[in-house]
Amino acid sequence: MGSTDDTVSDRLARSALGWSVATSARGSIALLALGLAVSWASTYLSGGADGIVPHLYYVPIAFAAVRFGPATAIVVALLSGVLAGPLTYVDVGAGQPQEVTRWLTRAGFFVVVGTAVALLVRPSLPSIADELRRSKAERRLRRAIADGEIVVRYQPIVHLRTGRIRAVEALVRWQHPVRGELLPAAFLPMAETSPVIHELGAHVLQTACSQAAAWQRRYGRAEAPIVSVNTSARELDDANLIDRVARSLKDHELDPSLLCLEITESVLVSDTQLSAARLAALRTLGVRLAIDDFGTGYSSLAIVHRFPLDVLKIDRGFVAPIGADEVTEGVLWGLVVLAGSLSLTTVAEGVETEEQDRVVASLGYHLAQGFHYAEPLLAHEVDELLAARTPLREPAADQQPPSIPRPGEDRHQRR
Ligand code: G
Ligand code: MN
Repeated sequence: MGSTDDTVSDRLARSALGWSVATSARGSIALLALGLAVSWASTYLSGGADGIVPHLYYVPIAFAAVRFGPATAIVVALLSGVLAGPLTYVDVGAGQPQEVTRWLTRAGFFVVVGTAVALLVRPSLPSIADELRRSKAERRLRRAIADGEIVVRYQPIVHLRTGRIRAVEALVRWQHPVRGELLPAAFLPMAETSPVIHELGAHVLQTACSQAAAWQRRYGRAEAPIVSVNTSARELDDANLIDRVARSLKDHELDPSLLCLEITESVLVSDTQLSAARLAALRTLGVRLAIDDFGTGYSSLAIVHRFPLDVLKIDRGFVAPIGADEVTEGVLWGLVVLAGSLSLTTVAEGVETEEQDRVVASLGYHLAQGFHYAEPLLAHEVDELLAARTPLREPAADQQPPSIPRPGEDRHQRR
């Protein structure tokens, strides 16, 4: 029992507050009217304004204070003052009216208490309402996981030389029964601040590993696509992550080299020491590690050097301006050189056009991902492409020499 002691009152307060916050303005006004009517009737029926019963008016006053704030609390307090004053006999049986000073004093108390409650509760109200909304969304998300509404799509990552699918990125979606399929942006920000992120992360990891293992069984270790899973800052912060990954690999008998964990650059920058230790531990499991959205996190090249990485995913921000400005290709090329010097596999993200595809291929990128090749697909759709060995781009004839500036060449000469 001990551990639930504190949660009973907690839960009571929360549900009362939750209920008051969740009631619509119209419903709240109806409740206020009802509260006043009940208070008046009870006072009347109990014989008059002399007893303890007029204290009932504090209920609608406090509710008005919590739900609407000081102004409404004062209005309700004044109404209560009048209802419990000139409109209530001191002795109903004798039909005797109250003394003015008595009911004015009581009305004064109503106003002071109503205002005080409103002012006390006001500052914390938005945060409580926020928390209540969040915990509701959290419960909803937890249920969605349990009910199988959280699905994983897989976006092909194409080998630029062969045009074949070399890897897939696991991307979580919520197939919401009412709102349709939701992108992570619609529900992840809320989850990031709550423990449910761990359940969501674990679910995605489990699903992705199970799918990766199915492909491994079907196509063999060498041909099966690598499955890449996004790892949030919160998950990397969690010491259990390593155990969780190890367990997933073991449970599904998945070859570790078929699993890649993507970590965004900004995470590495924010806590370099811890991240380096975590990544090293993950690396000993044999999984691959990728830096996601590289180039957006303001990391220095020295930082990249310090992590045990396998893959550099170049942010789509560098790919989008291809063809529109001249510096872009130079930067993309510089990134390839950097990655090459660290023996990293390069992935160009967000390839949407033929031209972008051509440029990143000619710059020597190993892999590319983007709507130009495929959108995030359902597992069975990827499976059809794999089974048919469908190339998602023309295989490169023979590697053309890259049409890129050499170090030292002044890029202004190219104009
Ligand atoms: O940050 P990360 O690289 O993990 O983001 C992957 C997201 O990028 C997915 O939600 C995916 O739908 C989206 N995405 C994939 N390919 C493209 C593309 O070619 N263009 C754009 N704008 N977004 C893409
Ligand atoms: Mn990613």
